[in-house]
Amino acid sequence: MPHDCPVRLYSNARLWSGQPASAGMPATQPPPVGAIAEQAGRIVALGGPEALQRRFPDAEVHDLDGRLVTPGLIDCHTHLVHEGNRADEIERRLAGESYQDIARSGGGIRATVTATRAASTSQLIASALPRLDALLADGLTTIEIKSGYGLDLATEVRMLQAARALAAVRHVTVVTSYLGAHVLPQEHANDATGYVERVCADYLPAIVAGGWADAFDAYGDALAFSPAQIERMFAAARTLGLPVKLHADQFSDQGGAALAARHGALSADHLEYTDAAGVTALAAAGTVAVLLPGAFHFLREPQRPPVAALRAAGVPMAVATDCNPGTSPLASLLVAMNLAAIDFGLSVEECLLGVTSVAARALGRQHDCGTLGVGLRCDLAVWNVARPAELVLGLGLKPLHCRIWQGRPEPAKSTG
Ligand code: DI6
Ligand code: FE
Repeated sequence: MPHDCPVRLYSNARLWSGQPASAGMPATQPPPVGAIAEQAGRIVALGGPEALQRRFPDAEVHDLDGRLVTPGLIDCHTHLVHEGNRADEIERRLAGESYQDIARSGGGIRATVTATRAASTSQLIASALPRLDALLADGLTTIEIKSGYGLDLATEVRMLQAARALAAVRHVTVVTSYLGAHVLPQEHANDATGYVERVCADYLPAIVAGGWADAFDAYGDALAFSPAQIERMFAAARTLGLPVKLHADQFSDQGGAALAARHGALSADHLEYTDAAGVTALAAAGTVAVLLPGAFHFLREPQRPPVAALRAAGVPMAVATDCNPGTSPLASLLVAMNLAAIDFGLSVEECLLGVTSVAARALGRQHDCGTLGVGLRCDLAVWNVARPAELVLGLGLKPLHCRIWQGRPEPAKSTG
């Protein structure tokens, strides 16, 4: 680190570190007051305000007035980049049609594929920006963005390029996943084997060669890909050095959690129908369970993920928005946390860990972000509350004071 790089001191802040049982405090208590020293975008020291002021006498001091500071929030599962919206489908579901019936009649993921294929990179960036800004306004500093609405190589690459380009126009870290196995594209409707071979032999090598993706994702479902097809694509991805993750067991138990675990997946996501064997497999593999309460909510899903079993087995649980136009048009991690607490029964602390340190682990970035620790990125969310529980147990209250991304403060638009 350059010696002459200035130090910023974020002082007089109540620090919630993103570690389990943070300082042994219940989330309804304000954490103790402390300070964070930042240099060149990284946290260089944590401690008492006076001690750090003595250690860094020339630092630029930002007095946070006793506000709560958490690690910047991490959304580890989104489909932020896509074109068009499917409000019409949600209206049809309100009138009684099922998600599956709408998909079989030409709607669903394929409707968004048609719109996305017709969009340029700059159109994709422009339509994603309001969704990204909504997430930023709730304290986000890192986001995972999937492709999967192109399903031909050119459009998948365009989606991944658009996702990466968002990091050039906003202060945010973008992590990308190639969701080549979302559904069968129309042109391969009766040729699943041909499409899977294409993904393995052509698309994956091209995406890896271009460096466009940080992971490979697949959708395991009766309407999407079978376990055997996913096995084949996961093997190809891993041979190319790409970590894998899976949309698993959302509508039925397909053995998705165990499949993900067998491949050492970073995460298995959804899990509404995962059985006891799947939970055990996740625990043994150290695969993160990503809970997506927005999709559960919008689909009026009758079955909850096995939260008590995941907790008992010690499976780390992340919480994400699944921001997508069909099953989860949700662009707020604060709302996702509230739904995870109220509808899934997560504790306040589990919700907060789920959008910080556990979300970082779901992206393989736990050594870079997600906790307040020396050497990690200085990505922070500063809140106009003192108690962590207030971030989870309200809706629409807009508690963000400012975001700090790689050490740089950026005030929230509405509160200043
Ligand atoms: N994530 C997905 O990728 C699918 N469901 C989910 O929760 C499909 C999203 C869509 O309908 O566009
Ligand atoms: Fe998804």
